[in-house]
Amino acid sequence: MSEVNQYVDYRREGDMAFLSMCHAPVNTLCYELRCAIDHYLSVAEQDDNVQVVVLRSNLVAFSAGADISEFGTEKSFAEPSLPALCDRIDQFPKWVIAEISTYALGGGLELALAADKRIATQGCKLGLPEVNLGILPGAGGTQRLPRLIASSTAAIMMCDGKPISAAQAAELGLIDVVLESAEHAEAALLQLWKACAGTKPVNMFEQAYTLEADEAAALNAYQEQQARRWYGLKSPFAIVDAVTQGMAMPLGEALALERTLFDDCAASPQARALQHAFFAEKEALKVPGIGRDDAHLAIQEVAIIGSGLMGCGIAINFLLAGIPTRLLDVNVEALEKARAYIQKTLESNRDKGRISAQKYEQALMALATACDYEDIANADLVIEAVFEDLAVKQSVFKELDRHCKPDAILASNTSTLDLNAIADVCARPENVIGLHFFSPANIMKLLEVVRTERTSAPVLASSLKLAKRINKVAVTVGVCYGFVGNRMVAPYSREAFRMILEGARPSQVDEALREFGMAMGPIEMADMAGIDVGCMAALANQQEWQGEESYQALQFALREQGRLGQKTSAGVYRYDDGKKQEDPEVLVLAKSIAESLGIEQRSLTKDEIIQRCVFSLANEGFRILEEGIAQRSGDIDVIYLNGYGFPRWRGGPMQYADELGLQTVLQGLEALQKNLGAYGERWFSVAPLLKTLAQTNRSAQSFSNV
Ligand code: T1G
Repeated sequence: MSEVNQYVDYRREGDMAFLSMCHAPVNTLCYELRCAIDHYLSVAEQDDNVQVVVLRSNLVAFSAGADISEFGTEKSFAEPSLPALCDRIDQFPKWVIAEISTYALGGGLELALAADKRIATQGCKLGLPEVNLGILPGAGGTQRLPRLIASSTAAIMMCDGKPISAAQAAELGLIDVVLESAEHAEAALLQLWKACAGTKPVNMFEQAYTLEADEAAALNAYQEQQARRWYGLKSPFAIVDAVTQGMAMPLGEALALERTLFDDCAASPQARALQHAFFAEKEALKVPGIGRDDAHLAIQEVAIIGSGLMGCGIAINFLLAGIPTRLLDVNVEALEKARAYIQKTLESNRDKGRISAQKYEQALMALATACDYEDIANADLVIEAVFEDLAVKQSVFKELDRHCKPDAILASNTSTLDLNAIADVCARPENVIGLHFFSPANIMKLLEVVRTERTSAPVLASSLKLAKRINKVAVTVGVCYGFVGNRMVAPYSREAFRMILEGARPSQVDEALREFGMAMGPIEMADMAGIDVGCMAALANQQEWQGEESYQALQFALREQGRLGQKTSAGVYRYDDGKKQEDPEVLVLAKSIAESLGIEQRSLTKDEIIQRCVFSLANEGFRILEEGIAQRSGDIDVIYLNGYGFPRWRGGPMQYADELGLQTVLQGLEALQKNLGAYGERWFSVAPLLKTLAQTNRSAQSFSNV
């Protein structure tokens, strides 16, 4: 079978030629598929029997667009390029109809846009998500879409990067016919063809357009609204430029403009970072030695131990996934409070249109409570979310061991503790796993799946499968204090508080990191999480900082004063009527602590603040990689993008280090080690793996424990 047949199945029926793409799993428009489409377009063009060409898929979906893994390689630009293929379809002498199933994304939708007509099955998704990859549609989408639907709607659709439904697309004029199901395609095609048989109409795309005043106004208003969301990004601005400038040009010129803007974005660090994030999230699901077949433990009933804020947030995930969930707590009042909190949260989701009224009812129906361990004996999965104390958690696991059915998965939501020590108290340690949710657990996407030395493959695989069901981004990590996320945040936060002792103002530190792109500054984060929580975590890990007096000195002093953060309306900042204010008293406190520790106060630059925090983060990341606690640097990035508000357009702390160049990071850390005296010696010793990779000109991504 010649190569092209592997990518496209071609058949002619009467005067219709069907080009069915079949490049599994999602018809990415790689070089070989483009060649096959191009080849069969020629076959159809030369066959006088053919009057109309139907471009469709033999797989579940029409196409996921250009092959992202080809970007930057020769194949990505090799002819027929995707823009050239779309131009060919646009100028094809015979009618071309695109038959879209399941989804047409990116270059896949651009192929369909170049066709004369489009039909799509109900429930289908159509979108140009390139902005999520730091680029813009580069095969005519920025010009053909606004020429087909209202230009501001087109621009907003591309800047949002979210797909629309077939019904919405039909309303906008993007889709000509919506099919009840794929079975109706042939009939609809014949009817559509009959309706438009004959000479192809003038190509309406060719001409230039004037952007109507109201369209331009709508676009400006939208752009203003998005300022914060677009912070650090390049491609949404390029999309608006492509639409507003391109619409006033004939198509040929407009496509050239699109190409220029595309190449500029594609060469940017943002694009590299966002594409890294795309693949890193896919890779994170793959754990060596764990196959899809291992995931055979069915999870139809869940129990959560502990009805605090975390327990409730965790429960909501399962209720929204339609999984019956029983909340267990010895305290009946606490259970009633928890039920009220969960109901209120679900109501607000319903009222904000995030869930339907029906889903709201179903979720509430799926909630049950219990005070006795016997009541959760049939649960397939039990997640313990009680007070962060080893002895307390071990006593809960002894109870679970006694009451739960033999193949139940016993999980802990601990965020720092030694899970092996928890598994030790169980007669079935292979069933023990860590499922570390992030607060608020019903909102944060990240789930650290912590594998102990004895966690079995079915328990791990079933937990990873479950994570997808509750819409979480799961990353598998090993056991150490704080696992990956919290272990790395310790040096990041250490530097932030140390620099306040050295003379920086709390707002100065937070502003620097927010300018870097963090969703929240480290000091604000400490106040939100609770100063006492930070102190407890530090005390539980005292051996790490024993003898270094400045470590958490300010937090301990604040705790002494009962300044525990937002929850006491005062932490590092004051919160008058919820409004955050810098508090001169804290600056005085920091100054006196600095004097008592012989720390000379000075002015710090924004660059130093950012470098000390972010380089400490990455340095700890390299330690975690060399210890095998994380499998790949991409896993660490996925954790920081989905759990710690690290800017996605920087790709995560490890991708950021790679983008800067590990040599630069190494030199930066060594300079800090030297310039900060004994403190520098203590805290800025470079992770051996970082040194090795930098000295051998390799990247973090090139290292893997897989
Ligand atoms: N390129 C390369 N690989 C892709 C891919 C793509 N566009 N889309 C999916 N894959 C891989 C994915 O990594 C996984 O691999 C497998 O396919 C199945 O995917 C000129 C330049 C389509 C909704 O942004 O959103 O067109 O892990 O596990 O959950 O304007 O994948 O099995 O090895 O995700 O059902 C624009 C990206 C490209 C769509 C399917 N397109 N993909 O989700 O399966 S840029 C996109 C997705 C472009 C032009 C520009 C999702 C999906 P593996 P999956 P899924």
